Amino acid sequence: LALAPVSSPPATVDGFVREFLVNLNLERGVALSSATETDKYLALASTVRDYLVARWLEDQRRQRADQSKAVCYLSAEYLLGRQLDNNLLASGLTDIATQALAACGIDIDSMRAHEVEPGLGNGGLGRLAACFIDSLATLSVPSIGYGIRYEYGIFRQVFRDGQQIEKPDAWLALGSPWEFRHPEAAQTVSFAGHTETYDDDGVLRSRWVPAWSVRAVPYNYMVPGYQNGRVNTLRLWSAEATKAFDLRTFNSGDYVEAVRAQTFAENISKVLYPEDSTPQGKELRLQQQYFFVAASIADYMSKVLPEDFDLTKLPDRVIFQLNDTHPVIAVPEMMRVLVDERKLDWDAAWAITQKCFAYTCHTLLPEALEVWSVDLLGRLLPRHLEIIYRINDEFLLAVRERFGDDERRLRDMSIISENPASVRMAYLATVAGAKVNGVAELHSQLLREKVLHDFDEMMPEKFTNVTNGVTPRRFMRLANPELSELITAALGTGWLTDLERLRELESYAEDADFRAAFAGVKAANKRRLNEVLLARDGFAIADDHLLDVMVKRLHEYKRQMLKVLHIVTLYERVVSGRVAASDLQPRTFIFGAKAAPGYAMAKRVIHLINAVGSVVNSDPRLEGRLKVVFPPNYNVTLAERVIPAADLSEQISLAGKEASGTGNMKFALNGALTIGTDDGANVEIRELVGDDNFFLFGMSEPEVEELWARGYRPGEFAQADDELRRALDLISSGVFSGGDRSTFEPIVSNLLYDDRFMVLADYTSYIAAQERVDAAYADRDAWTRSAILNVARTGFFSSDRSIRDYIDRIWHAQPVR
Ligand code: 26Q
Repeated sequence: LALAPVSSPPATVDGFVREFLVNLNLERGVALSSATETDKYLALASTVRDYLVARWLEDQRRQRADQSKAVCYLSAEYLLGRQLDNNLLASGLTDIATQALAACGIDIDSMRAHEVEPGLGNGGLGRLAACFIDSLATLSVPSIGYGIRYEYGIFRQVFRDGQQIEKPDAWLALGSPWEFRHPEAAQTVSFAGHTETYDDDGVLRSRWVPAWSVRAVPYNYMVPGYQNGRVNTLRLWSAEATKAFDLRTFNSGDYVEAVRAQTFAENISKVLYPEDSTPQGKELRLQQQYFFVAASIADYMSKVLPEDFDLTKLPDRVIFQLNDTHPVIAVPEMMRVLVDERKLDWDAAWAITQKCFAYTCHTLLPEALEVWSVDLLGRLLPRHLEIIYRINDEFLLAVRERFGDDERRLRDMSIISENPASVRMAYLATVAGAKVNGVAELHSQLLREKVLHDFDEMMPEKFTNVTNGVTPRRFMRLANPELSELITAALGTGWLTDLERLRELESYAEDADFRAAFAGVKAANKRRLNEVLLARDGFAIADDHLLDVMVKRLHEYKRQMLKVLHIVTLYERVVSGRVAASDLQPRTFIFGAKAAPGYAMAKRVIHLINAVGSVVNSDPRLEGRLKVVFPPNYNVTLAERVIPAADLSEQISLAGKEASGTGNMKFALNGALTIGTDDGANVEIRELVGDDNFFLFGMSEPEVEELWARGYRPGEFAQADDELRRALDLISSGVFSGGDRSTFEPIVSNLLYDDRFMVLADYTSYIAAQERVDAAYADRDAWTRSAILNVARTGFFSSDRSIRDYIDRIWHAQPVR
């Protein structure tokens, strides 16, 4: 009897009430009458958890027993968003929980609002990982997500005088009801020291003698599939001091040093690095990467694989998917485990390793490609550096064999670059991986033609594309319940896990009643947005405005400045008297963006947006027709309200710079029209929705290249466009900075004299496209028709489709059941 697996509580309102009260009384130790909001939230979360646990345990057992191939997704980031609503939806308990709580006198919306989202990621890459584990569970693919349980996630952004201030994100402060700590499954992860060779029964072997180690303690999170009874695992590692380390230092009598050592260990998983490009080669960051990757491989090998498993069969059992280069140190780690610990010979180990890894690249910016100095790597991971050198030696031999003594090629393809000596992690991943993929068609093509061109010439079969996707559970069903209902009323159920079925909405675009209902949903979503804006920031947006939204990390290549120049142009037209305010299409511009704390130009742009907002919003000459709002701390929770309310989606990066974008997909799927460049997945969105339902502007990627080659002089574009000059002059004049001409001068001179991302070159085309937007919005019914067609034609962007593509093109794993 003691061995019988737990069973779920009865899925009834009474059953839920009972379980909730048991959790409140026994786990929180409080009565309902005296429970705080936090008590109630935590008890509710535990209750939802309880319903999922039986399936979870069963799926874990099966994963160990099963012969089927598993996917280990290695990612330094998972930007999960709130869990409660997602887990209610997945378990089919939303209605029961709502009624059960009501019976206890609790409004479930207040419980939803109480949750602090785990922001364990920077942006697109981290959110993609979260969408992928949702789809893996929904498709019943045996898989584990491995990552880091940062004690502090992405910083909380506040504005002081319009400028960004970073505050710590203490997401664990209220307790973390969705996680299970498993100290008994801890792994030891070692660092530094030296390597030596030794005689192992007549075989000369290398081994690593590390100097110190930490304990990696796993915290498991349930990842429930959408109403399919499957529950996968997300395993996030937390760093703690090892017992051995403690003992040694405590016994030496240096108590204070021992406690300090503990803190030192815990530092490794303390905080998420908030830079999402131009990574600095910080030692702690490398420690984080190796820490989670070594723990994950050891966990998989010891806990998931059966004992005395024939390692040559490893590629039939597992694929490790590398989410960008952040986990690439897993490659030499696997080699170390196979060669040094499991005593395989090098060639056998390499053959296995090359089949067990695949690499996803998420960038095209050269400065975003990760490199580690040989010096740092050698100090922190001496054995891994040796292994990397050997991988490189053998790879360069293969290059020579294929291309002869082509010194240019050998230099450019080397995993180790010189001056300063460093390891190119993207090259290591490409050499080691069975497959390399980009994240949108254009991106994958440019990877092959540019960033990894030499590798493509040598091993073209490795390269493939998997266009990104987003989970419709969170970004449609949860974020846009009213549109979901309208769709279900039209199509019946089933579309949420078969999103291409949205195509059937195409004919509804011609139905006036449906269009009216659709427009009604958009209006309701603006009210839903206002609820949270009023609560968190104390302001609301007008419901008769076109809602124009640009939400994403702040980066020069994403060109928030182009959007600013548009707003300043509209403002300047009115204040100069060239345009009557009454002739403006009323618009509210919403920005959401965090800047990396050390990225001075990005922070200055944030300051400028806020400054333009305060001038524009209070100038009576505009008669309230233009509003600029910038709610601080854009995150997943806010995204879920903003995106469904939007009319216009701004996707305006310089062509060839945005690998894919995923916000662009979320907006289109929720019926916003896109104004965008031919970049990333915008290309595919436009192909699907059609030119009539997309506002294209700007240079294409080849045109960008051509202009660079000709010699780009941004000043010439300012000379050629009167309104552009006026907008720049207005910013320079100090009107947005209380007369101080120096505040935003660096932005203007950067645009005029450098402008790496060609903002000025695309300005004229952008303004013209915005006029087309205004004209289109004037015919509201036609706009709604286009919006419906956007929804109907973007089912392709479900992350379920992305995962199926990974299965077919890369993993060759099978869904079970
Ligand atoms: C690396 C080393 C050291 C410190 C930080 C980093 C780091 C962290 C995060 C580097 C990059 C990132 C995140 C990158 C990212 O989010 N890229 C985006 O990925 C999306 C999903 O594929 C794409 O849609 C976006 O186009 C891409 O910019």
